[in-house]
Amino acid sequence: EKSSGVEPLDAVVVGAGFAGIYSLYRLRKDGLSVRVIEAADGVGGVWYWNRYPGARCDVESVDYSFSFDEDLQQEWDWQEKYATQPEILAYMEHVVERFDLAKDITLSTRVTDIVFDEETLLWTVSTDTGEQIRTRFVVLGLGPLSNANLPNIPGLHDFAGPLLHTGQWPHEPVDFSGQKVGVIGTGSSGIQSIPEIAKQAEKLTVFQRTPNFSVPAGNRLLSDEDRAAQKANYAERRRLSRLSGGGSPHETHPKSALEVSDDERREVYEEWWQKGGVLFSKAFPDQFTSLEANNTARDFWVEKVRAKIDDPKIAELLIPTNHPIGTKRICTDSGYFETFNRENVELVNLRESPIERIDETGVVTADGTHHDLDALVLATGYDAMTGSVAKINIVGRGGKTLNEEWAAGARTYLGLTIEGFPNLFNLTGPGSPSVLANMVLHSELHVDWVADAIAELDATGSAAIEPTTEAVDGWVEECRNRAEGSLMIKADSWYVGANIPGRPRVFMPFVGGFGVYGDIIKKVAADGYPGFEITSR
Ligand code: NA7
Repeated sequence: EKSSGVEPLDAVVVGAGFAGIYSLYRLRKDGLSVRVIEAADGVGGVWYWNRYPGARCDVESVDYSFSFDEDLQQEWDWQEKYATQPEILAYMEHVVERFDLAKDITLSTRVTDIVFDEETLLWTVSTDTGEQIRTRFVVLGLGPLSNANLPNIPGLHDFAGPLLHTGQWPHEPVDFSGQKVGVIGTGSSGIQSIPEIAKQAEKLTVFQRTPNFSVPAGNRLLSDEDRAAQKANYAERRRLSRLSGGGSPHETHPKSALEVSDDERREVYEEWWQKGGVLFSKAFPDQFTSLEANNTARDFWVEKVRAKIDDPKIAELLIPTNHPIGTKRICTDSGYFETFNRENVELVNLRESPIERIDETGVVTADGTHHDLDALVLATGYDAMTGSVAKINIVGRGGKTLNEEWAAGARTYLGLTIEGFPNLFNLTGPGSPSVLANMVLHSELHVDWVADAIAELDATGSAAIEPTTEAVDGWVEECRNRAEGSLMIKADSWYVGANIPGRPRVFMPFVGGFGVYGDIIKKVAADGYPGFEITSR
């Protein structure tokens, strides 16, 4: 072992996305020795990889940014209301440089194993470059939407042209000019990239299995006045965001969608439509609990979208019928539905005629049609929430692996800690509201909780923290009860792992809201960590 004789580190952080970057900043500030290990050749996490045309965030740039440093938020100038991938990546690189973080980040290195030693209470983190690092704490910042899902379609790898997954996009811009391009998948990534690819390609064929709800982003350039107003009001924006359901400063209408008059309901929906994107699913408080209320939003949406599409037959195919609006993450677009009015765009309905196979020159559907393609884009999503964690061999107490522990579905306490895996913290994963919230503020919430817990252990001469069986059972139950009270459980979404064949169907996120969740985990800390077993040194 290379590191024998070397003092163990205080913490190893896996991943240099938003969660990993802030983990390093905060833990180092607390005086700990920290190293971040990142598989990519640069920092940024999903914003390093998702370079597909049209990639941008569906949370406003002013909100989707770190709040931990007032000077940072006052100095940085966002260019657009919804930042593009290059702008977000530039921001993250700026943060790394500004706080001198790079010296503790090891790039181009993949963590392969994380193994606990019950005698020393230390973890050994092994990498694909042959390093073994001993550490007291492990912080997983792997991202809930980072492990690309390649569909299991016969012949996929026989395709002779470029085969591109949106979440593993090449660095060199891809030029589709003069090409016949296929896109499989109509989730957020498909809906963002399809309008851009259609503008460039000679012909675009969209393979749609399930239509999705999407609302215009209403993106625009920010003016100096916009920025000044945002910055002057930053403290209040952040305060409201931390109280809110989704981590941005918006509150629903106070009344039920069913209590107000038709006119008032229309006005409210119009106002939230104008706010843009995902917020449309949050206009009324009961949109996620009452199907009747949800249907009023759906009706408004259908009317708006039908008006954008020239061919009524195409419109019928693009309107979702099998899930309530918002129960799969609502998509945010810039001209998605209008794209199907273009002459060079064809919509293939996979429900009617599924993909049978892929060959060297294209996609063959069940009706016998060969769709000729020069390039194929897979906007097929992710093995969400547990996929990236599952790729690492994580071995806890008693030689039990995390994959064994989670075989029937992820089990956590507070969406952060796992029984049998002391001193290991899984950020923004199952049991937390991460994927339903502003991921940047959510990362800060998690990292601050972890850093406070470590500080508490050190201050009290303690060596390890691990949740009890009862606490984990209780949290799993709490998450299940909350999900069952919500319409979200009704959709075959990646929230329940429905997109990955063979996955146990378990609703993974905490649906009680970002503000409520923050209060719960902060109270556990303030009350002296009930639900945890703390081992003294
Ligand atoms: P999503 O939302 O999981 O979308 C993936 C899409 O790919 C979806 O339309 C799937 O259809 C489709 N898909 C997946 N596998 C196949 C196969 N085998 N054949 C045909 N179609 C397939 O991923 P995104 O990357 O768009 O977005 C992920 C999140 O990232 C997003 O919510 C944001 O929060 C950020 P299906 O619906 O399963 O029928």
